[in-house]
Amino acid sequence: MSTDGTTGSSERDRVDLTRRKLVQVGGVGAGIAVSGCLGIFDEEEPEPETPEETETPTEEPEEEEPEEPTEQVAYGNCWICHHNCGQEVVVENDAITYLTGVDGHPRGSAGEGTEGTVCPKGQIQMDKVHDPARIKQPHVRRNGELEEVSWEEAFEYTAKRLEEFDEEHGAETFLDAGSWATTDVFRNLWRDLYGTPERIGRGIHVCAGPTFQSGSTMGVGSDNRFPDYQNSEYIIAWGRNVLETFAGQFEAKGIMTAFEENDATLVTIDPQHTETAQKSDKWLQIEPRTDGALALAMGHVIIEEGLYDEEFVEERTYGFDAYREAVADKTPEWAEEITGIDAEDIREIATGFAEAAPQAGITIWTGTAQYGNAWKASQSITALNGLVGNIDRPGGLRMWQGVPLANPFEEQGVDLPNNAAGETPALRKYEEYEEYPVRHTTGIAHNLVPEMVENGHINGIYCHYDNPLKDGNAEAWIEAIEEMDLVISVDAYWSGVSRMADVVFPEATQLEKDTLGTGTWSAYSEHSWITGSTAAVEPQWNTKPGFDIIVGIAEAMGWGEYFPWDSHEEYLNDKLSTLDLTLEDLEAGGDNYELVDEYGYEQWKNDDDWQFRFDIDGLDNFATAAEEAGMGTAPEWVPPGTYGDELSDDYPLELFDTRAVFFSHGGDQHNERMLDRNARRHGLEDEDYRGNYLVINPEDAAERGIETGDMVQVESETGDGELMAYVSERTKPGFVTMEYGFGEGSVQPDNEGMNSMKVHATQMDPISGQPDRHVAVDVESGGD
Ligand SMILES: Nc1nc2c(c(=O)[nH]1)N[C@H]1C(S)=C(S)[C@@H](COP(=O)(O)OP(=O)(O)OC[C@H]3O[C@@H](n4cnc5c(=O)[nH]c(N)nc54)[C@H](O)[C@@H]3O)O[C@H]1N2
Ligand SMILES: Nc1nc2c(c(=O)[nH]1)N[C@H]1C(S)=C(S)[C@@H](COP(=O)(O)OP(=O)(O)OC[C@H]3O[C@@H](n4cnc5c(=O)[nH]c(N)nc54)[C@H](O)[C@@H]3O)O[C@H]1N2
Ligand code: SF4
Ligand SMILES: [Mo]
Repeated sequence: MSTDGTTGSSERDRVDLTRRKLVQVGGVGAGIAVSGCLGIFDEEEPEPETPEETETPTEEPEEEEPEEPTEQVAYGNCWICHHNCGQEVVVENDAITYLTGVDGHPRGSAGEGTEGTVCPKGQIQMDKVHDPARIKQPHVRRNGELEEVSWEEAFEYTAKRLEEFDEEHGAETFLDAGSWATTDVFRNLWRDLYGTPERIGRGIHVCAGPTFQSGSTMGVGSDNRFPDYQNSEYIIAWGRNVLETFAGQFEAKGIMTAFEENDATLVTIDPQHTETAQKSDKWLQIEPRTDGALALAMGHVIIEEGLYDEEFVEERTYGFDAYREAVADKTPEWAEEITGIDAEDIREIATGFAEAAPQAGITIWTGTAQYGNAWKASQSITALNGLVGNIDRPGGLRMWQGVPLANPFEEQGVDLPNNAAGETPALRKYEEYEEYPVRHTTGIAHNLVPEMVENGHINGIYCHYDNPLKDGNAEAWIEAIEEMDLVISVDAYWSGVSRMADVVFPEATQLEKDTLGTGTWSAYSEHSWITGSTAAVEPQWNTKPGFDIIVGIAEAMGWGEYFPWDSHEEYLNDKLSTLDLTLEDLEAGGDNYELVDEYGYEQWKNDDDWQFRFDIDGLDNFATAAEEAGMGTAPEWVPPGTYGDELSDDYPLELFDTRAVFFSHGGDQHNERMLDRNARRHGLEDEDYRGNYLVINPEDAAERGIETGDMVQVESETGDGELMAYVSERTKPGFVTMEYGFGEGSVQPDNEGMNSMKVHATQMDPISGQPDRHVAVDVESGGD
């Protein structure tokens, strides 16, 4: 790799990528070990075949003689990244003893006849089932303390508090924060029956707002994230660390297939030297938040060289003149100044991408979405697809299809009211929020919730499989949760939210629940598919699946008639009725998925009116929001700092928080095995510390007298925190990172490490409201 801090490229060893043996990749940081396509990162530690904790999972042990041991195979559907990877598990005496993938599974394999796997965080599902650290019993707060109660008491207490809340504050001020739930009926309870319009979820709110919105507004949908990998000849991982985030799963395998079958080129654009960067033909170590400039310059080259798809542009796009004008003066030399990437490299990837098109694709998701000028950046990147005409063509940007499912309420003839119909979300209703352009494009913004609580516009929350304390302005959110009059938590572990809640419902974890998923992107480029599973084991301890919890609350509120199903399985089978299938059918025959319809490419040809939009001036709400924010509707260059932080002498470093292969967001930091693996990955396993690590470049570390293993203070204009340093060339000079989901408010029992969002205030992208997680900080040696 190059260590000059600007551009690097690394040679890829294709043999390493496909063999299953662990290999050491040298050169960067402390030598991160990787296993090619499977993405298992520890050298020393083989995956255990049995869970470490297999304690008796139920509270009341059987008195009788133990029965003959039983062993059976069951299925699961990993819910962690919402990526629906199939799981095959072995159940012995009601305990799960082995977990692996499902061969041929759309999300967990490379297609028919290939092995199925799950990634490290998918494997944690097995640990969770029998983990005694889980919340085992419902709790309600009485006299300031959380007390264990029966389910009946918990439901009755909740119903009483919800009724009082409605009378005192109005149900419309209750926030539904159902996130990763394995059922969707929480929407029916809170919106349709209780009547609140306030809902915060992942998608545009905390995940990648600008990416989702650009895809939707420009005509390709939010699947603008996933090219048709396996048929591609040129793939750009733009602000994505695919080989870690979907380690060994569909995306990683799709890229491997493209290497093997199409001799594809992989380019990674990332300020960090990630696993994906290591495996790339070319790694462009971009100056953070400058992706928009790079994309515009690529567009400039492609037009100048006459490499764009004139026919597609002419016949199927809107606003090309505005785009051509926007890129006219955006030369690679102009972009080099801004991005730190050599003009020659910019020319090379622009022409490489355009020449391979339509068998060329870009994947974007979070890396180009979580900053203040990200809306323009993602628009300018997405525009490149329209320019080269790769849309819904083999190897290009696929318009993936899911399977339409039935509405179980309709199937049962249940006439749900729509009690939120007349309610306007507070963000659009009150003048307090008039200065925020985002109110034109979404109902709520994560970073504004604390302000809404202060204004009395939000007074309570239902928090289901979600931890907002790690998503943005942590300090303000912690105060907001304290301030709220009613906090209902549905969680499997004690987190900052469940510890502060008035009611805590202990949820069964994924393998104890029924699941059903129909995804879109997958190893099957031409098939829609469905995957499902019935619970592999009973809910452990005194826990219940989320579906039963929601129905229990509804019944206590007097709304039982709206939920006529005896079980979640029945509800899901109603959904499947369009396919004449049941969950049991899906699990019959050695796997748990079904390929459904075959669909072709160039689906836009079926709709004469379909156009790819370079300019979104026709969308009034976006046009108004853009105007208020001081931007146009076509791609343009918006420098970093226009909306987000500017670096200064006091805060000269740019902090961005990252995912680690071992943790799903803030959900797994309770897992000692993964904490140990993360420590080992940094060579710090002998330290008595299992928090997150501040990754800092040797240059910046030397200036501050910081060495690996030192505790350091991180400070921004609005907050600070402390964690352990890891000095490495993995990150650029001037750019520091840390894993998120640790520290105050997390699920780690002793809250070790730092909540990265303690240094964050209300920075956000003005159009989507997505938290802007690039924060100006300084780092000092010190601490315990
Ligand atoms: N292990 C693990 N896997 C996950 C998850 C998890 O929590 N843990 N979550 C799942 C979910 S919900 C999602 S949305 C996906 C996300 O999947 P990805 O988008 O692939 O996620 P990240 O690893 O965060 O990749 C973002 C990359 O962007 C880089 N980056 C930061 N700033 C900039 C910038 O300004 N420009 C550019 N070009 N790059 C930048 C970072 O260094 C990082 O490597 O991952 C999924 N998979
Ligand atoms: N700082 C920062 N924040 C981010 C991101 C980032 O890059 N940086 N990425 C964002 C992205 S892309 C996304 S998609 C969101 C996702 O964020 P969330 O939707 O909030 O997901 P998690 O953090 O996994 O949720 C964690 C909570 O779920 C609980 N949990 C774990 N297993 C179960 C279970 O089986 N049942 C129940 N009921 N609860 C369970 C955990 O105990 C924990 O309290 O995070 C976003 N937040
Ligand atoms: S990528 Fe890993 S964590 Fe995500 S759904 Fe698949 S197996 Fe589960
Ligand atoms: Mo996400």
